[in-house]
Amino acid sequence: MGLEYVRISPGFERYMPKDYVDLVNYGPFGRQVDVQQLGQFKELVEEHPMCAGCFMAYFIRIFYAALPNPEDTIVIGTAGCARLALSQAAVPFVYGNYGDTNAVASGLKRALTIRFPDKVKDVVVIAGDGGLIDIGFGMTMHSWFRREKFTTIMVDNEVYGNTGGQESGMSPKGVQLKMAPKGKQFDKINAVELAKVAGCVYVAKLAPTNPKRIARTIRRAILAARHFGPTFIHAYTSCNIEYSIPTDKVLEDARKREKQDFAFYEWMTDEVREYFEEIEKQSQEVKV
Ligand SMILES: Cc1ncc(C[n+]2csc(CCOP(=O)(O)OP(=O)(O)O)c2C)c(N)n1
Ligand code: SF4
Repeated sequence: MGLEYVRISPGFERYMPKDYVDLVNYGPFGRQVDVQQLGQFKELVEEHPMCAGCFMAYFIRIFYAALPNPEDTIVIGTAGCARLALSQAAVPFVYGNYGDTNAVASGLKRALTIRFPDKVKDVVVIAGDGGLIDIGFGMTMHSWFRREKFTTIMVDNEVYGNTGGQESGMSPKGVQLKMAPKGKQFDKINAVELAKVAGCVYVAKLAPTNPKRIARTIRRAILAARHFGPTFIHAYTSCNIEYSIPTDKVLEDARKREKQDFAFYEWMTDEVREYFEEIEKQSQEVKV
């Protein structure tokens, strides 16, 4: 944690990978970067094979810049589009079997707590709507019922994007997709309310229109999970391919959805609220 922890011992700089050296000297290792300065510092993820203009990829870029403690964070992902970028980042990544992410994260977080009792290790799951709310539903719920202390971020593109366009429980009612030509027959699942009922201590919903607010939400979710219990972010991250959104219209689409059903929403327990009030008074740790 902190610069001392990641600083390279004198004389070793020339033997370390260039990317690591740059992350210490010009990136987020050991310091908090400002997401509004994206492109002006060395980033944790720089290249990935996600589709050009994909808003999920943009959200993931902000996610890495927002991490409060990237040197001690482990990201869990699974099959689905997000892992294409998550697996390219300079943060340890565990590929959970599809549907199992939250069980893997539960075990990992517990093991890290035993193995490193004096250190903070943040565990974050990032997976699609199919992975978390359809096929992984049971694992997701049970990690919340059991009050496991890690953050779950659902990158909701309202479709199974990586396998070519099957409908998910998060697809809006009535929508027609390549592999769901009859149209979705039931409503989009209310993941936010499920998270609250199941025991999450911090829950947020957003469309990626405001990088500063996304970063603040991610930090808050991670800090609340560190101290209190499970946290959940439901992020709308459109799929240009399956929803035929032209690349130059993704922001416009996100703004439209923000007005419709993805208005920024944040909920937390009283205990978590008091904690944020206290630390925000003392420092800028969760403010951007
Ligand atoms: C156990 C298992 N079942 C099914 C699959 C096939 N599979 C891979 S990705 C995927 C859908 C991904 O959809 P989602 O989780 O919504 O993520 P997206 O690709 O849309 O980001 C499926 C069904 C798999 N890899 N493993
Ligand atoms: S298929 Fe959709 S969600 Fe997946 S990388 Fe392409 S645009 Fe993004």
